[in-house]
Amino acid sequence: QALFQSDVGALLEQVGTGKESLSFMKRRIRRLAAQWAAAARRLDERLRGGWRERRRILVHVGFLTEESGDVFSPKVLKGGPLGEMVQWADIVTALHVLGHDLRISVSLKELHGFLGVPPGRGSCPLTGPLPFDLIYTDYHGLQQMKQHMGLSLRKHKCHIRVIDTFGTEPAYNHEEYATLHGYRTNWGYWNLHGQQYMTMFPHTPDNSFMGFVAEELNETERLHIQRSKVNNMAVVYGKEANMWKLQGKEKVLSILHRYMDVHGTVYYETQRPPEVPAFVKNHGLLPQQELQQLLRRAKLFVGFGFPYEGPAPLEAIANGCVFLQPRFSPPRSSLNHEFFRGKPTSREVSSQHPYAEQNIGRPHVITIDFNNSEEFDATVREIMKIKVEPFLPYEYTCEGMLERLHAYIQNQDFCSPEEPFPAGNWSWLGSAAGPFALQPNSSVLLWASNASSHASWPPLAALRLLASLEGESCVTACHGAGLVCEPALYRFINIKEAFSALDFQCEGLESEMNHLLPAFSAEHAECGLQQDPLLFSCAGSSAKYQRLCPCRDYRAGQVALCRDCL
Ligand code: U2F
Repeated sequence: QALFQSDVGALLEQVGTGKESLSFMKRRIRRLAAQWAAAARRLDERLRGGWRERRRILVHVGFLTEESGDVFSPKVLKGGPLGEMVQWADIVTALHVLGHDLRISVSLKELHGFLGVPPGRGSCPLTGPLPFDLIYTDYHGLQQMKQHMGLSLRKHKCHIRVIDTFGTEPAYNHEEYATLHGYRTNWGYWNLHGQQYMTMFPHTPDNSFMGFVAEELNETERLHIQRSKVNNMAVVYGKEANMWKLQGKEKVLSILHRYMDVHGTVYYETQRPPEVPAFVKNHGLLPQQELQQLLRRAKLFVGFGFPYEGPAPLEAIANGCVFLQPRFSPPRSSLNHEFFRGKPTSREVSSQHPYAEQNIGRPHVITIDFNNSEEFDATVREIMKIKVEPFLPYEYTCEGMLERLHAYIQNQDFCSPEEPFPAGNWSWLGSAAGPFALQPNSSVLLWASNASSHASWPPLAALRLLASLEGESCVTACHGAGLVCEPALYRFINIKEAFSALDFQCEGLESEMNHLLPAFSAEHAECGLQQDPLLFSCAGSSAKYQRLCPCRDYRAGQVALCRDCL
């Protein structure tokens, strides 16, 4: 039985010493300890009586190992990426607080020790049983495990979870398919289950959403913020000078400066970086705690387009700032933009922070064309006038992260063989009118009449079958109906009955390896089933196909979980 534990002393010892990145993580763990403890009490209360299995968990942070070059640690105090460190600090804290039996490794030596591989015989396969139920690692760690566990990795890989900032879509993950269809990238094609990849934001339902947390405010702090907000104070997002290199930056900054005092937290050694104009009050890179204090006074947090999809905008919004950011038109992706090139996703990034844009929005987040000076000018003036409350989506609170991780640990299972769902066990409940129907004919509720569905998580009862429009992905089709695509439920709709339930008349029925299937192709009235479950994918669209989409509901503020998922 896993018991909640709120004392982080033992965790701090486990995190170790000797690197700036580890010190950063420990400072964060200490600073947020009380917030985690309060969240644990609340969740414990809510889950009262429920049995939680205590798991043996290994966390191997590959990108921090010397063997992978550890490029991040030396940059911790120089404005380099901290987002990953924030996330790993929160992951180990959440696992610890949930009461699991945790080991943390940041070197190959420790990895070998924990896996029981004798030193010096690193490439020998692990022969005995895996001494862990779950291994959280990253792409670097995965590569290291492949090198040092050899063949046995294949045997044990269902226990692995890969922390993957921007996400990996099934088409890129499937080795044979990626090779044949041009989806191979340097990150690899590991043939994992798509939901074994865990992202920093809920980028794509094909992966699991891991996330991180931001600071929460108590009532006193809220009141204090209300009183101390300075309407004409702006902080520019970007701790490295090269993040200030936005094209047309001078214009934008001069408009901003016309109305507001502009602050920055840009790292510098001795002199002001030339990218940062003299009128900017540069505080230098601040410790996280001091950044929070600065954000509490500021009214506006303004992004110049980079870094993409980091934690800082959530922190700003949580401290009552408006986040103003540039829209990307056309959207940036691995197909058209250097930063995303070679990343295993086709996802289109519509602004500096699409999560903030789409999941939070006005009044907390305003996304505009930064090349339009009039619009920028008017928006800054508007921001100075509006009153905005601090806001943090539940999924980014400690309780939200604990709840989600708890649900994954207790329910996600990639080790048991998945029975293909037997056709013929379906009975009609007819067209489900109501909130799920996009178009009257394309929404039906299918219901399994036998018990073989009980093992499913999310539960089969959450399934709503929809057909996408031609050229539309299942991500979009489900979203349009106020639902979310759920890849774990694909196996239930990869049957011929699903086509007739949607009124598709199949002239032919083929089974193929294609990440867009199951789908209906109108041209020849062809119905296509998916041959390989690893290719079930919510992402992806083609003008040729109307895709079959397994949608489900989700909890307010917790998109990763369906209403009956806990
Ligand atoms: C993202 O990485 P970054 O580290 O660049 O993301 P940010 O949003 O800038 O912030 C990370 C943390 O840095 C902290 C702040 C955030 O939690 O509290 N910080 C600070 O301590 N002192 C300061 O003066 C300013 C900020 C993203 F997270 C990565 O996954 C990407 O690789 C990267 C590139 O897109 O962007």
